[in-house]
Amino acid sequence: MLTWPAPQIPELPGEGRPIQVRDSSTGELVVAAPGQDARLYVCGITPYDATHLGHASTYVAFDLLLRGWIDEGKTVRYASNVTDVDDPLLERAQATGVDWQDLATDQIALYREDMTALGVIPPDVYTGAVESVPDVVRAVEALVAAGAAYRVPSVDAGDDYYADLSVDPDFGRVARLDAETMRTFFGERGGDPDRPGKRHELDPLLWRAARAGEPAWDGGTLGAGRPGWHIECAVIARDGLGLPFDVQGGGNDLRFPHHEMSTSHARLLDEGHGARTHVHTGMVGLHGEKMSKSLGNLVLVSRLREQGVDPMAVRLAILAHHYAADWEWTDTVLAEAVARWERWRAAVSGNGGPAADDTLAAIRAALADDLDAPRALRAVDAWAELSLSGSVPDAELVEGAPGVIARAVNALLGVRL
Ligand code: 5CA
Ligand code: ZN
Repeated sequence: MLTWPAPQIPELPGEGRPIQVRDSSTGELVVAAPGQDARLYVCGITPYDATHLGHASTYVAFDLLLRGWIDEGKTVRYASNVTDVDDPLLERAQATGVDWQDLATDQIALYREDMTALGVIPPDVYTGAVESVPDVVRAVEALVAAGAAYRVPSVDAGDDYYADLSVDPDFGRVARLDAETMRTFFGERGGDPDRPGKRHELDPLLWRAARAGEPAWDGGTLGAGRPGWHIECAVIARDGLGLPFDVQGGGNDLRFPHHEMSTSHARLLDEGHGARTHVHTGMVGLHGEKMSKSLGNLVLVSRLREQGVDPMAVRLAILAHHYAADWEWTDTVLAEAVARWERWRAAVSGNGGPAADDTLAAIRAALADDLDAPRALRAVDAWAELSLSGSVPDAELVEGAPGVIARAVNALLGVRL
């Protein structure tokens, strides 16, 4: 699948620090990538109602991680997917009388434009669910052969295939939830706990047999059908990054069941290996509720762009919140970001300015400490205030310092001034 143009990342003086993130499985701070290679998988969009501020916030968060790794001098590999066939997409296409493929194509194009405007680093490996079908089929066949998957006959079609969670002793270690919460989330988030014939109510769908009116692909020994959601990400991450990889990311609505299940599938496909660390972002809300396609309470990045809002101000509005926190999008949040962006631009416009070294070190330290963007923003605010105040004696102004700040803000925070 085509990605989008990569932003230019300026060189910076000095060296980055090892980036630590909070592993949402354990609550511990851990070094995000202990080796020289740093490998990230972030769950991509299901292409409708793209790109709302919740999506943008999640992708900007992981973009900071990539920027931190690049600053550390790591060899970075980033993979992501597009869930370009799944129930919610098909349901939306049906409800609006649009061909599901046209809907997906248009929304992926819009998403690419939004990511380009926001200066988000594109994935090195970008794979659609449809593109991954042959690999998913082989993976499900392998799970069947290993006794980790089974058939469930359907009344209206051929056999569906489900993962047998009982063969995975580590199931549950990603989200660490009690049985009742798991069942509730599974039912609310795309699962089918009441499907007759399953061995366990939480067993997730791997392959759905072709139904009348639904798209289907050749499934080899599985019969025609389409992939389940979690196996799609397990296979795309495995093939794009190899197993194990460093960080699996997404919004915290994906912790369970999606990341629990996809990690379980990956482990069973590759001798116990999955993602080393799970990182989850908080939810962006609007008017007191999670911004979501199902509620329709959306602020779209493209709509803001149409209204003339600079995407860098949108990016600053996102960065003013720690990635792990839930937060609300409001007009005030946007107005404050626009004001900050203008202040920063004014502050870097001169040739000489207050010394930049401590500010650069403070930005790096903030990012290394669980991607603390709000703290990094405060460090730049302090420098900008000093620069604009005119209180630094001429003899102490450093030539080129505003340029260092502008490059640091661009390279580390992705904000072009
Ligand atoms: N295609 C699947 C993942 S494989 C999916 O969840 N797609 S999505 O379009 O619904 O969401 C894309 C990403 O945005 C996910 O990481 C999701 O957790 C995140 N996301 C969705 N809504 C919000 C929100 N309100 N705030 C923050 N992140 C959100
Ligand atoms: Zn996913």
